[in-house]
Amino acid sequence: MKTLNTQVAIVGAGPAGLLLGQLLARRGIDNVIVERASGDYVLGRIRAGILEQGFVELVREAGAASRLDSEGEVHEGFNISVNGKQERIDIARCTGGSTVVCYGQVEITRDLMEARSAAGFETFYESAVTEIRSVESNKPSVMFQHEGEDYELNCDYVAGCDGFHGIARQTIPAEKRTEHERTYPFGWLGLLSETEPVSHEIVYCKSERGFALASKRSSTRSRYYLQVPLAEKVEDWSDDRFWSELKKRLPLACAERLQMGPSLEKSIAPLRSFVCEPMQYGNLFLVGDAAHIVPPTGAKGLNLAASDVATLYRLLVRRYSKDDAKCLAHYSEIALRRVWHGERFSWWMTNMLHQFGDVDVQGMNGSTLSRFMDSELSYYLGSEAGHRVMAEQYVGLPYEDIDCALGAA
Ligand code: RFL
Ligand code: PHB
Repeated sequence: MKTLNTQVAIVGAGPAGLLLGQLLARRGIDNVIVERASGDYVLGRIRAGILEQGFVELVREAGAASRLDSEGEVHEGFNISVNGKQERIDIARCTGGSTVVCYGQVEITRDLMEARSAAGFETFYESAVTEIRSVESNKPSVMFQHEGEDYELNCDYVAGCDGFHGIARQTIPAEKRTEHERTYPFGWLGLLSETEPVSHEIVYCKSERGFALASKRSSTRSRYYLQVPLAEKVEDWSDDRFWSELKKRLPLACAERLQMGPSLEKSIAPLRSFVCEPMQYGNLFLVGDAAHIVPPTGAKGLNLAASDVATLYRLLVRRYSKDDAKCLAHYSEIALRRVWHGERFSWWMTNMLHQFGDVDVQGMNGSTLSRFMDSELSYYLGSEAGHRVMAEQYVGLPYEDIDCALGAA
């Protein structure tokens, strides 16, 4: 058994773990990341594309934003199409100048990986954490295997950045946590292709055939999604079938511009709303998807992971610079306030834009829910105040000031 020591042990090298590690490194707080998969595998997961301003600023603070700043596309609006009629939400005008940035999660992950290796901080890839020990004590440890050898990583704190299926959340005894969950009777089938996008800005499409999303990664790379029944298998979706269904759900002007090409990636993701409360136990802190999941309709998952990182990072800096260990007790309550806003927004957008068919949902028949949601969507799209409500949440609610939050606690 090899023994290592650090201040903060980070489980998982997804965007949350890498961003936290890099921010702490810049403030001289030692940390080690342990990741189950290989670096290439992590980079192969095509996921988020839309970043809030708070996220972008955090990546700048981590010293990893040079490519994001030069290659990320600033979007001042997004579109919602309802049965072919398209409405633009001018997020910059509605919010006094806030915008979002279109830049893939894969690229951010790559930038953070490079920044970490340049800083010389340790990451163990292909090393699954098998146990997180003694988090109720001042000497927690993280157990893992690397290249056939057993390791014990001793630390002051453990950051569980290991996603929804990780080990960190399970380390909190079941009777000490409450899990809130809502599943949806459909998933998103995503396709990435080297084709010119149908629109400069993202288009969320509600149609009688189901929801579709037209997004992008660059001016030559498109990312599209289709709402599909949960039972659907990706093998049943040839590229031709995907393109033909997408064309039927897009507004006419987009459908006419649609360029079809071979898929570079195609996968189905189930949709889920999930929150674990509290997000901490002893000296273990849950960050990002390890603590909460949102359906992707509001583009909030990665952005909520970033706001958790911001909160934990600022508390850890205060802990070490002011020798204030007590402040960490407030991590969960501060993080959860923003998480629940993101959960509500994502759930609301999902309800308004998808078709629920005939299954019972939220205590009513899906077609009844659809009527309520059609009315809700047309009300919000038809009013300036409605546009502002959507825009304000799409660009992301402000991060709490930690000193104020602690002062009020
Ligand atoms: P991740 O990315 O899942 O990383 C967790 C890492 O932990 C590792 N791990 C372990 N390592 C060591 N030992 C163990 N025992 C371990 N168990 C697990 C895993 O291998 C993995 O590398 O979580 P993180 O860092 O919290 O990041 C969260 C984001 O990935 C996620 O919220 C977003 O991708 C969600 N999301 C979107 N978010 C946005 O903000 N904007 C978007 O536009 C957006 N679009 C999306 C999305 C997610 C999607 N899917 C596939 C669910 C679109 C889609 C289709
Ligand atoms: C994406 O580009 O992958 C994307 C964009 C917006 C969303 C979800 C996913 O709401």
